[in-house]
Amino acid sequence: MRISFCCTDTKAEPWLQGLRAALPDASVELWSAGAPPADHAVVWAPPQAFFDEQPQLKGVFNIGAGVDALLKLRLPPLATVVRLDDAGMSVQMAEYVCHAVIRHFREFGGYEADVKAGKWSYRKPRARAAFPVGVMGLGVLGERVAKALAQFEFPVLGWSRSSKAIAGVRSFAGAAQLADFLAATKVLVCLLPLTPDTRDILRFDTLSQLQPGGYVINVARGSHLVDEDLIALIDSGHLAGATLDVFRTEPLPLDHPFWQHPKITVTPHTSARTLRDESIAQIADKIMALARGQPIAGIVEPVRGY
Ligand code: NDP
Ligand code: OXD
Repeated sequence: MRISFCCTDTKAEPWLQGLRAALPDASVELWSAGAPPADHAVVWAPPQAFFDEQPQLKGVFNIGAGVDALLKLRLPPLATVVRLDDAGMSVQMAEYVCHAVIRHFREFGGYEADVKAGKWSYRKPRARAAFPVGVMGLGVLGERVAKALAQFEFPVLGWSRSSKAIAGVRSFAGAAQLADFLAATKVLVCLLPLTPDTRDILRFDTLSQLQPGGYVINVARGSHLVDEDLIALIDSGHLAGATLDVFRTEPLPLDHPFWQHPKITVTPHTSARTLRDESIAQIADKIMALARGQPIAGIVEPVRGY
């Protein structure tokens, strides 16, 4: 079996070594133009030329959970596209989102500023019941995040395409229930895949439906959010602020207003990193399962976009 590795912005050698160790009977090579045809590909942001040369691929394994960039390409017609299915990302996402929610709810940013100014001061405790957290997207990552938030006794709501039964999470489903979900939410967490249906979903008319003093945490993709609408709603006082990990252009351009906005916290697309060892183990297991004709999790449906 031949496996081609084609990942931009990724140090290839440790991945190649790991894949070779996990799949000793396979030939695993770094792709270069004109390379012989492979059976499977392990990719992140590959160029179109890669797929144009590899029309016979059976499996395309994305080393991330989001496949929005991959699905923009012309893919081999018979290839099964597979995304990372957790692989150590959900616990990181739960840490990041709980940290952002709690930092906002407990006003730790204000305490940090006070302490820097040599001020010993208390803020009035806030009622947890007044901070319902709504998670958009209750998939592999969103479900883990929603359950983690529920452990801190926040009221937790979730919105997805199909309705869910998750203990401690009030489920809303589909476009018909979006307005009810938003109206019941104060802290909004976006963990949707980027698809034609979800692009720009965090915009003026949706964000203005959040409860007054709302807060936005976007850890999915930058193109879910209309940047200027968020800033307008924060500056008007309807929203209290935002924590953003993903941006329309990455790295976030230095002149972007998000960098300096006092009520916006930015991080460099780091909320849930791809973990190499976990990912290699998952991909190798799935390649072997496919070879045995067994079903695997994490298969992308290109038509629905995730
Ligand atoms: P999943 O595919 O497991 O979950 C997607 C969820 O979104 C599902 O619950 C799905 O509903 C819901 N959904 C999809 N489309 C719609 C829609 N139109 N309306 C309502 N709900 C919708 O994805 P993951 O949880 O694994 O990952 C989510 C995203 O997180 C990724 O696509 C990626 O963009 C981002 N990500 C960001 C990272 C970072 O470091 N910032 C790291 C990893 C991922 P249903 O369950 O009904 O199908
Ligand atoms: C992913 C990401 O999609 O890191 O996995 O954003």
